[in-house]
Amino acid sequence: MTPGLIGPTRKVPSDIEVPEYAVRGYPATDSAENPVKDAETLERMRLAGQAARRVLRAVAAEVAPGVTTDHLDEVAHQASIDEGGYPSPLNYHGYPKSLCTSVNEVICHGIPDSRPLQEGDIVNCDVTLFVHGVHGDLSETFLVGEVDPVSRKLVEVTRECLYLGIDAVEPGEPVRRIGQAIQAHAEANGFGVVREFVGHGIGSTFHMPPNVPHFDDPRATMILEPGMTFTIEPMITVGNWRSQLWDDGWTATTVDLGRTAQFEHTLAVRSDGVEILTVTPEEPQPFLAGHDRRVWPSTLPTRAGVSVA
Ligand code: EYL
Ligand code: CO
Ligand code: CO
Repeated sequence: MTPGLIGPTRKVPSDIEVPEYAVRGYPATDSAENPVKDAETLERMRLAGQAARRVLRAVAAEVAPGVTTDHLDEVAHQASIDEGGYPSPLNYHGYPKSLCTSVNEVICHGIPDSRPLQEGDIVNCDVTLFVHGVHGDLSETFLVGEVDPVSRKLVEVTRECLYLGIDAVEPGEPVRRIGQAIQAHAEANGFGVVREFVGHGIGSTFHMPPNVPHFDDPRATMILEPGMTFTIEPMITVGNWRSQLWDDGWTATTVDLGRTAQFEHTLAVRSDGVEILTVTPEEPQPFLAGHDRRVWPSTLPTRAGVSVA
């Protein structure tokens, strides 16, 4: 992958409520949000998570060979506004776009640009939406047309890593269990786990404690409690898990340029399990008491395979 051209900054209508960093570009350092949310905040986080899922569904429906990642950004931007929300990445630490699009060896934070997707690519699309005063953050990796068997296996195992990580969430247990489950599955399949980027607490703040490492990290000692909300977003590699940055200061790739995939949900710990906040009500909630833990939400449908002239 080489950088393409980055288009102009997109505008958000003035009647959309924006997060506190949106104007200055940097979050306030004095935010002391409680990692445990009350029932009213959890309800707003459900609404934000569901809306973010619909935005990602709109993006997924456009994924196909010949489509530029800038077009996916335009779709995410407009769908976010149509939900009455603000696309959280926009101007977060000065980030220039509304979506992250990470292709092939790009681990995360790829900037949408003029490069058309090519048959055989894999692309992670990462949506975060700020609406009802809180953020909902999720991503999936999509296949662009026919993709080689190793990349297909990578995407499948990464998706399994996310759901095995979610299944490891239990109140009274440390955050560390999540990374233990993910690392065991990735390495059993011969893949690596990125260490540098981790899941995060989320609420009215985009990123806050706890850190949620996707590998077995003894520092992840926080005890999970009902009402905590955070993301799990494993980045799994075919080769070496070490990362480096492009000169743009945002785009992280593998050092060996091997392919990498990522899936993400925003979650809430409950006394009866863990709720996925970034699915719509008709989708399964496998990790709540009494549900079938083998039936996971589906990957969102794309137009991949349909050639764009
Ligand atoms: C912007 C800020 C360096 C995102 C996530 C967009 C990128 C590089 C500084 C984490 C960190 C999304 O949680 C995230 N995705 O799931 N930064 C993010 N940016 C950005
Ligand atoms: Co994300
Ligand atoms: Co995230």
